[in-house]
Amino acid sequence: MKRVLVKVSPSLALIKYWGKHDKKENIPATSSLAVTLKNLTTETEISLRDEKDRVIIGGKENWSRRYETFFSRIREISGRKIYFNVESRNTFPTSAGLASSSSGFAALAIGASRAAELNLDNQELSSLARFGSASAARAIFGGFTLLPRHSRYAQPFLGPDHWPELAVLILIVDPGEKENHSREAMEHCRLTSPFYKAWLKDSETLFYEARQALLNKDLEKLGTFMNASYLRMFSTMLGAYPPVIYWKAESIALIRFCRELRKRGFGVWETMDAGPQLKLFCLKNEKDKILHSLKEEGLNFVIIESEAGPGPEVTEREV
Ligand code: 2P0
Repeated sequence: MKRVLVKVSPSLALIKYWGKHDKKENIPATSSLAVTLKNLTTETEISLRDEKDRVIIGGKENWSRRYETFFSRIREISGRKIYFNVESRNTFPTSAGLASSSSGFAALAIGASRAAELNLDNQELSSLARFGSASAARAIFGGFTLLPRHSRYAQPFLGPDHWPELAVLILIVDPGEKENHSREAMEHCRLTSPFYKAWLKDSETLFYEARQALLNKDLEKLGTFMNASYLRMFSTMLGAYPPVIYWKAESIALIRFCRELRKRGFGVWETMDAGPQLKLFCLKNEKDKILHSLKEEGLNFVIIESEAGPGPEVTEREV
C-alpha cells in the first residue's frame, strides 16, 4: 500500500478573501493576493483504507462536514469507493488565525489524490483544495499567489525569490483555538453587515493596486493597501449583528505600536486574519531593529520569523 507524505506551508493573504460568491461550490466573492509562508508547515500522511475516512490532527481524532464534502468530491473524481486514513500535524498553532486550514486542505488534496492514483495537475489540485477551504486553493503554490473572485482555482503569481529582502514576522498573541470559524463568520457578515457590499467593491480596487505594488516591490504602497484590506474586512465584522470580534487587547496594542513604528520612520505594515495574531511585513535590513523595539515595548507574544516560501513537498513510499 502507498503512503503519501505531504508538507505544505500556509497561505497568508495580503489582500483578503472574505465572503462567498457560491456557498455550495465554495467560490470566493473577493479577489485575494497571498504569500505562502516559509518556516510554518503542515505535515500530512495519507493512505487508503477499506472503510470510513479517518482524520487525526495533532494526535486527536477530528471530523467535520467539510471533510465529508471534500472526500466525497475525491470519490466522485476517482469514480471509486475509496476511503482515506489521514494523520496531520502543524508546526504552528491550529485554527488560531494562522491559516492552518489553507495548508491543511492543500496537503489533503495533494496527498489524497496521489494515494488514489489520480493524476491531477496543479490547477485541478487547487480546485479540489478549494472544497476544503478557499484559501487552500492558494497554498498549492509557493511564493506569491492570486485567487481571483468567482474563480475555482488559484494561480501562481510571483516565485518565492521575487523579493528576497521582504520579511514576514508572525506575532502570536494567543495560540488558543478561535471561537468563530471563518466560514460561518464571513457568511454572517454577508447576511447582516451593511458594509459587506461596499467591501466587495472596494476590495477589488485594493487587489489590483496591491498586485502592482508587489510587482514593483513598493513596500509603502503594498503596506498601505494591505492595511486597508484587513481593516475593511474587520469593518464588515464590526458592522455585523451580532458583531464578530477576533481582536484581543494585545492585538490592538500591537496595531497601535506598528503605527508608532511607522511614525518613527520604520517601514513596517501589519495585517490580521480571523484571529488575534498579527503578521508584520518589513524589509530584512530593518527586521532586527523592529524586533528589538517590539520586545522593548513589553507586550506579550511569541514570534515566528518567516518570508515567502516554497510550494508543497511530496514523498511516497510503499508500506
Ligand atoms: C484569507 N481568510 O484570504 C482570509 C482572510 C481569513 C481572513 O481564507 O470557508 O478557511 O473554508 O473557504 O479559507 C480563512 O477562511 O474559509 C481565510 P473557507 P477559509 O486568507
